[in-house]
Amino acid sequence: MQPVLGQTSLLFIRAAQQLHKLMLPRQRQGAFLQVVTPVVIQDLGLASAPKPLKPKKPKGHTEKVKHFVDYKRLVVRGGSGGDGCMSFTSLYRKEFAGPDGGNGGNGGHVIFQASSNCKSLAHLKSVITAESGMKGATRMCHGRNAEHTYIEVPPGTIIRRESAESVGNLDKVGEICIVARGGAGGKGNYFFLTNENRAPAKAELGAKGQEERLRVELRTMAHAGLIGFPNAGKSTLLRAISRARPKVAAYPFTTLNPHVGIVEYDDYEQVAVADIPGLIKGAHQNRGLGISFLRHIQRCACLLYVLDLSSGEPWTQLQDLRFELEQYEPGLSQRPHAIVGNKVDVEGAQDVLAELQAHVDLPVFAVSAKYRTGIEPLLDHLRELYDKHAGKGT
Ligand SMILES: Nc1nc2c(ncn2[C@@H]2O[C@H](COP(=O)(O)OP(=O)(O)OP(=O)(O)O)[C@@H](O)[C@H]2O)c(=O)[nH]1
Ligand SMILES: [Mg+2]
Repeated sequence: MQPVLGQTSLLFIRAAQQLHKLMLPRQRQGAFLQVVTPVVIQDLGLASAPKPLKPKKPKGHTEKVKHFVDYKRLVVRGGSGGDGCMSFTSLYRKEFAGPDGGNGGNGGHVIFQASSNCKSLAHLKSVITAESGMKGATRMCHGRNAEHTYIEVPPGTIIRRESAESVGNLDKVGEICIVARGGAGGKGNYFFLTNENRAPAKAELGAKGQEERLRVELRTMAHAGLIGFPNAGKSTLLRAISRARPKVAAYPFTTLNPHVGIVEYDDYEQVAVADIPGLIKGAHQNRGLGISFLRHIQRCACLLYVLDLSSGEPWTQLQDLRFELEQYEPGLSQRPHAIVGNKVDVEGAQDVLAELQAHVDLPVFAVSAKYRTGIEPLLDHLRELYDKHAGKGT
């Protein structure tokens, strides 16, 4: 049966036809369908769940792979103020024409600004110094005030002093926080001219800029985090679902720093997935790669437990992982999560999978990250988790 087009669709198609006539032939290709199809689909109620897109761009070829930085300690220094000038002028037929030293300019501040252009803290230098103001000069010339130094940081950045005292939280794009103030410029001797003192022989030095040691961290790191024992195949899985390129090798602790990859869907929504270095028993007591990686897990809205189906009993792996998370922060293991059984291509993995399914109450997504099978249902479920727990509405 032919579907009957709704009123909105008909009106929209007519408008699009008119627009199409005005387009250049080069612009026309596919444009009509691109514009009209989503409206018709919506109007007829044919809209379905968003589908993950395969990455169109090839992976990069450069050797250097950047890891994700969500915590940095740095020193910020405001610019110093310019010194005031001490000078006396002498003119034709007026030898002692009085003081004429100008004021120094103010030093610039260091200002952090939340911006959607950056995603991590990797670009922050360990020492950030703002410009200094210029010195004052003779003939009452004031020094130039320095420009402020704006540093872009991702929204959700928390700034603290070394003593853990909060300096600021930048949650929305455009918000700013002055982290180090510049020094004021010194006054020149002209400033001190009074009726009592017609020849002041004093000028000020510019003040030093404020210096602070800061800890900058991100409140959220990714929408979903891949958690598992070393060698479970987390990095292989992230490579399979995104353009990220974490190192993969057949020995434990290959990944030493977290990597974040982006999964794209056909409604242009992007879901960030983090590959977190492997956890081992006793990680909450700083064993293995230590407690810092548990901190990364805290910053993911959803968790994907990646279990290795080729190793003995994956359900004990799951228990151990949950235990470690729970010891680090009560309730952490109860974050919205899904269970992924990796290496389903290995011999005997199907039997282990059936047994694992009997031990857990959630569905297990059986995938082979290496051969990229079973990925699609996992990504569909990831999107559901994202919509419910990590998306814009939450
Ligand atoms: N047969 C098979 N091997 C896999 C699969 N996924 C990963 N591997 C292999 O398992 C080994 C470990 O993979 P990684 O992705 O480095 O594991 P990881 O969990 O990131 O390990 P760490 O970074 O050390 O925590 C590599 O030799 C992979 O080739 C899979 O689906 N099937
Ligand atoms: Mg890895």
